[in-house]
Amino acid sequence: MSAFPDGFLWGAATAAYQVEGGYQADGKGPSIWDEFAHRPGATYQGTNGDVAVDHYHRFREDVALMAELGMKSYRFSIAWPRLLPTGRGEVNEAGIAFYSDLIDELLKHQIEPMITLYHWDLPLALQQEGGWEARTTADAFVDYARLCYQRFGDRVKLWSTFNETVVFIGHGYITGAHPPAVQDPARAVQACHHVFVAHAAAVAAFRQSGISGQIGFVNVLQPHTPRSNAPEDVAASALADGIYTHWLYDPVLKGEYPAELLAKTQSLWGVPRFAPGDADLLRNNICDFIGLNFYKREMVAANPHGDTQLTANHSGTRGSGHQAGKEFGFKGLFKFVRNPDGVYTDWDWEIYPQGLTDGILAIKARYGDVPIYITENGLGAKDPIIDGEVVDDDRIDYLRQHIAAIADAIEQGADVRGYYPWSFIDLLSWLNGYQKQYGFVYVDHARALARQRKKSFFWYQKVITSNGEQR
Ligand code: BGP
Repeated sequence: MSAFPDGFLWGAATAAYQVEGGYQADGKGPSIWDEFAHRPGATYQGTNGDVAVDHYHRFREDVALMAELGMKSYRFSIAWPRLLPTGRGEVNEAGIAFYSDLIDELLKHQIEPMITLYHWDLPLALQQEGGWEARTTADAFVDYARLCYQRFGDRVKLWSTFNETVVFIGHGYITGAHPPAVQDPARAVQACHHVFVAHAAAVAAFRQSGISGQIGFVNVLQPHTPRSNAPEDVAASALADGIYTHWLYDPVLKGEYPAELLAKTQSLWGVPRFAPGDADLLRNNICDFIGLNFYKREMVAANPHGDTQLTANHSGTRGSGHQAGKEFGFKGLFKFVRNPDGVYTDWDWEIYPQGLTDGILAIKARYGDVPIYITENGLGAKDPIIDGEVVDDDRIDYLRQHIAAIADAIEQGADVRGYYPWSFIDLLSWLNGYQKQYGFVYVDHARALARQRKKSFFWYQKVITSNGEQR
């Protein structure tokens, strides 16, 4: 018998900026990514999502492929500036029509839509008013969320507010690798607080709207392992858990920040600053489920000596990233180091499926029986093409091991309800261009973005029809 319950949602995921293209089509306004990716040197070889894989114009063809793959659910995001070109105010009906048609097309094929409201493409006009550092952005987000509930809530049951706060806030305000390219941890903490406020208020609005569905939050699930049993490494790893996990999960699943860390950041930098009512807002609006995006684990060591800049591998040349011996860390807190026994991808991400089982069970232990969806998981690789066929055996191996890891967690009592590999189709990787492929469907950029099924497409088809037994 399959470990996976009946009705388990076998899906796949994408995000608007990475697939849609049509960046100025039919009244869409600019987002911070439209602006950032056009800055010289900001992204890998100047790649951007102007055209992406043109899903905006080819969504019917793409949904037909999803149906052929057998997907039960599709996780996609809405581009806020497509609906509200300046972030608030007048609605762009053409943008509404695009998502409305996409939803209808999915439902026609019995594919359950799962909407992400925010996958990083903030309307540029709101950034110009302060972005997530301004509380007014949280207010605008709630109005935008309400608009989505009104227009799509009759057909969509699964919603999440934000995707991966650690990435868009961490890179946006600490490393500076994402827009708005700030490098200031105190500003990061305050911006992050406004995201939690926006989330909680959008959950409240969802419940008021009367939609018969569920609303959740999507976080990176990144397990940390101390490099040694030395007490300083163990403490550094626990601190990394506190910052990368508890800080980001507690506010949405417990309605409060972890007390010890909160006291530390407030005494160090005076943030997060709470407005009257914030504490109650968080406490009263715990979300219905948690989405986990799992790619890798980090090995952690104490870091008494100094800050080390993030050396990211964006080329896919193994050994050029921080996990390859060039360490990334914060003085006095912790650093990420290479695991000498680890198996790494060409982008220096450690492949560690056991971390998915352990991570799911750690979430269950800390937050109780919250429903879980694995909202992203996948292998970024330059896929080999042999005699015209995309032979992505490494991806099949990666996914197979991670599906087994989820089955283990379910057998140990976790309530996992769906699995959305990243990604349905090859798409733009934010900082790695189009060469870092994740999809079941290959896109040939030399042949007018023609779609082609990969070997993994046919493999995943069997996984789905056997409810995870045949893999
Ligand atoms: C997650 C994002 C996705 C996707 C994925 C792969 O952080 O939610 O949008 O990009 O990571 O990352 P990358 O494209 O950097 O390989």
